[in-house]
Amino acid sequence: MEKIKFAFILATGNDIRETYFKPLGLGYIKSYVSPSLPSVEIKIFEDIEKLIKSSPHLVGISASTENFSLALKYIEEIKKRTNCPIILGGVHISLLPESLPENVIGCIGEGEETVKELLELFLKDNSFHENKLGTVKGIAFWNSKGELIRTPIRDLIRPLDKIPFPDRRALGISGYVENLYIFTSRGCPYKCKFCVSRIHWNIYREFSAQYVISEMEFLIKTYGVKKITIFDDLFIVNRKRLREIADLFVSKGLNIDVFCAVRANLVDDELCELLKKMHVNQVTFGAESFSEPVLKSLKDGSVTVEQNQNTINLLNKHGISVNCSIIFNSPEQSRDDIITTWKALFHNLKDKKLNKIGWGMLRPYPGSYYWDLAREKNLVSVDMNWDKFKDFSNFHMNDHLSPVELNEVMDEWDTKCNVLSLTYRDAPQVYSSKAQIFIKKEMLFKKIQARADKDEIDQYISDEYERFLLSSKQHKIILLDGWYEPEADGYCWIRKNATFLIGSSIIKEGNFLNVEFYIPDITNYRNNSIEIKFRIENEERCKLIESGGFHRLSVPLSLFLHIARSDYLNGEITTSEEFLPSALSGSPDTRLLSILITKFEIAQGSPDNPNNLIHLPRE
Ligand code: B12
Ligand code: SF4
Repeated sequence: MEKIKFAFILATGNDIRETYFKPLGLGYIKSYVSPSLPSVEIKIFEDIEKLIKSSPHLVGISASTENFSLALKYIEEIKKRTNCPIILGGVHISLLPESLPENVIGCIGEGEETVKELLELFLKDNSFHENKLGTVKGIAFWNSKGELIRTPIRDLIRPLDKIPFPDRRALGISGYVENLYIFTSRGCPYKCKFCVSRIHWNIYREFSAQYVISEMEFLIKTYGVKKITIFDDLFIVNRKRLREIADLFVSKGLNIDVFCAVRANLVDDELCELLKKMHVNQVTFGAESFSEPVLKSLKDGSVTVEQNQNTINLLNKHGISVNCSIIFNSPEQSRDDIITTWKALFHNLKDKKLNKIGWGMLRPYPGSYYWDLAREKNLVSVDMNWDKFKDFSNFHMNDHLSPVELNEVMDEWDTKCNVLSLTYRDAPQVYSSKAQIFIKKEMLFKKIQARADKDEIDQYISDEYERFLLSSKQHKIILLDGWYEPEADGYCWIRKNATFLIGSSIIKEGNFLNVEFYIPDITNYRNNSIEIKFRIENEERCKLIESGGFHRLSVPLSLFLHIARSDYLNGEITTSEEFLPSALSGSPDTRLLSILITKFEIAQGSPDNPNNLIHLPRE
């Protein structure tokens, strides 16, 4: 008998191809359902064309709010070209069933049991009848009268250990992978106003310590992982289980690095010791704000600024490197609140207590407190264009600052904090394009420098900027975004969209920028196309010399001169499509790797005379 083909797709488009970030929901569903329903073949696709061509009997789509527009496009296409029923699951539809399209079944919340029951129904009837659907818990659908039917909430799976490890292979994760992530729990007992975890998962549940360690061992054995990230909403909440996990980690002699997130009100000496025991040398935490009233509001009064700072201090004391994330642009934040937070970050960065800061602008996700607020302000609706979620400026809800004022204060402080990353090699980083800082924001520096009433930080920044300008005259090339650490053989991978800056002191008549790079496996390009481009192009000199997998590019640096508006010039190397070098396939980074750089040099005299090459070290 022909198997029932159930085709899943993650509506993540092209933006999330990294193995490391693949959401695991569909993998859990497959591993839970498949053993009891051998007559169903579940496949997970990344490409909608391939999915449709596989002639499935049923389709399942997973989407978050950010990607919901894409899910809707997939649905339209599937409806146009097939007759198969569509099931839509994931966090968005779970929190906003009203946005469910017609003739689609929405899976609300946890999917494993619901999918199993739906499949059993489908196997019996070969289709879904409205009256029978009504008996399946945890779903939503529009009935023939045009009413949205929501069936009773489904009981959550307990204990969570009943769910096998997610089928990562079905998600396309294979071969050697350096870094993978796991979940050790579902949900979170807290209720931060901007987060939907509590509503999505309802009650906090955990996998047992034994299960967690077995999954780690499985990943080590199967993929050779060296690092495991625990991606839970809140891993550290149960101290008793954490002790068990740490003890097992030690007794099993696991030799991997572990990353996880912490919460400031739960960090103390014992916690740090337990983390160290399980090889956690770096953590991240949602500091969210260093302004007391804002933090109180965002985190529902469960954390104080003092706890944020103590967390940073304690983790530093125990030699654990700290990343933190901040939320800006919540309605209650005044200019002073924003500056208070940036100042606290600045001092922590300066004292090298923070490794990285990730900051985001608040977006009102369905199910969160801010969704209701945005709805009152007519900024969101159930039939809105969900692509708006890709840009925070669509949701300006700040009561104190206009969008222009907000941008101004953010620009200045982001730049100030970034100076710290640029002026010291081992300085902490703030996530944002460093190339922008010195090119687009130079004006801002000049503004800060020219200020008559400079405060302590303005003065510090002005001095550092001067110092940086001076030292980078000696710098030859500053490599910015998109570079990976050089391999043991000295070769460097660059990924899509690498940017570099060239110090003006080397831009001389007769000097050439020479790049030699190797494209590992041309047959693995998607679309067989690669595009190397320099923003300043010259048709004669700036072209590719192709020989096997090796390419060389030579650009006279004098070309850069005539458009020089500042001391710094930038170029870009982009590939039009990502590809997978076969030798490395399976490594977590391969999906974004573009080119293996074998040389990146300034040549003096003639680009064709290798004896003239001056090697410029990577800065
Ligand atoms: C991995 C992850 C990412 C990855 C990949 C994201 C992606 N879009 O693919 C990265 C790191 C890139 C990322 C980025 C972001 N993320 Co994220 N991320 C997660 C995370 C930690 C895990 C997802 C996961 O694997 N969950 C575990 C599985 C078991 O749960 P699940 O996916 O919900 O699946 C279950 C059910 O929903 C259901 N189900 C799911 N799919 C389907 C499909 C069918 C057919 C059926 C029947 C059932 C079903 O069954 C599953 C098993 O029970 C979640 C938090 C979380 N704990 O879920 C946040 C989360 C999904 N992210 C969130 C957010 C806000 C973001 C960002 C916007 C953050 C930012 N400001 O930049 C970006 C957006 C990027 C983007 N374009 O999507 C929010 C989503 C809110 C929303 N309404 O969409 C979440 C829920 C975090 C939170 N608590 O607020 N994220
Ligand atoms: S932000 Fe973190 S701590 Fe707060 S509710 Fe969400 S998962 Fe829990």
